[in-house]
Amino acid sequence: MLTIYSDDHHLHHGRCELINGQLMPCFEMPSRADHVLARVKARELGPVQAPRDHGLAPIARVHSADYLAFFEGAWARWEALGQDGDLLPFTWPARTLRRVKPKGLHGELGYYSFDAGAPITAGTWQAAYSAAQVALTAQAHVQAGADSAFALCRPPGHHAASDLMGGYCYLNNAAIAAQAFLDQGRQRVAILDVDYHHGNGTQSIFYARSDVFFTSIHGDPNNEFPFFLGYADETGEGDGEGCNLNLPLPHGSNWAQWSKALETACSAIDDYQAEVLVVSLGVDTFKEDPISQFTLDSPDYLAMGRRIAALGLPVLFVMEGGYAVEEIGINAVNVLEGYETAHKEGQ
Ligand code: SP5
Ligand code: ZN
Repeated sequence: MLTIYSDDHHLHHGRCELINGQLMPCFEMPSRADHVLARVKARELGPVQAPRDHGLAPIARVHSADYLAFFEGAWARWEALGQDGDLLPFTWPARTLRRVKPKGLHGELGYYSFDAGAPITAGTWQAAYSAAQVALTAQAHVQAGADSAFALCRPPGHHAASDLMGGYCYLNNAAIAAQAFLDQGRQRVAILDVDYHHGNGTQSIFYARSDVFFTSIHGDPNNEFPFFLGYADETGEGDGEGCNLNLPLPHGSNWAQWSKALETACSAIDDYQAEVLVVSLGVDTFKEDPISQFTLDSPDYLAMGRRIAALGLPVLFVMEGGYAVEEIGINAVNVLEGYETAHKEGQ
């Protein structure tokens, strides 16, 4: 399997995030992608190539022009104010406040974000832009006929909505790739989000549409980030009714529970008759993950990949979360190797 990777992710290294009342060093750090890349090479998964630049147009198919302009220009405005720490939002237009767009930097940042988990640093725009290009380059490979490809994206994307950053995410790499498949002639794309957290951004982008089926297995939002989306009763709206399937699971869920949900997700993808699959590949379901509460073990990721292969669809894997830094490479590449093994047997 071909891996697409860019070193540009090193340009994004946030200092801290606010979690449970404490400012903590960011869990989403450059060494995450470095470990995955090292494992791809150690296991000889296949060639590793740099992304091609597809420009802003395919990103703007998913994100609003005003959001992109704000994100691209935010750091320069922060610097002009004489600041050099991370730019982090702290006020949002919650109930009873007005969803007005303030002119000043912090007001605008609150307007375009939903949590204090996505710091903007000097290189964040470039890193996120390159991650989207990584996804688009891997997508082009699958569109051109490859059975699969791996977009080793960082920063991750699935929490980012059309005009909102949050949850370590700025540009929704998986959604941008899914939209590219549609724009290149595919008519039915499925997105399977296996990250521990609900992919609220991806869900919201496609919620009212029938050309993308979104299904996600994740920590129950009653007790888990992102709290305000990801419930089982969210089934899509309008044309998208029936094209959204959330499978929340309680804290402590193990492979037996998780793999049952995967069966449900896979049979829904079968029923939808997708032409191509995008997997939002987070491995923060791992038992040692420092911010998550499922108990999957490393061999379970091989089984996950095998089950995905049994769908018999072309697959684009897009890297999302996973914060047990030492093991993220093993677990992510286990999914890819499980997929490859089963796919070769099935041919
Ligand atoms: C892409 C991705 O995986 N984003 C996840 C963002 C999660 N941000 C909130 C984390 C809250 C963690 N709470 C439990 C802390 C235990 N020490
Ligand atoms: Zn996650």
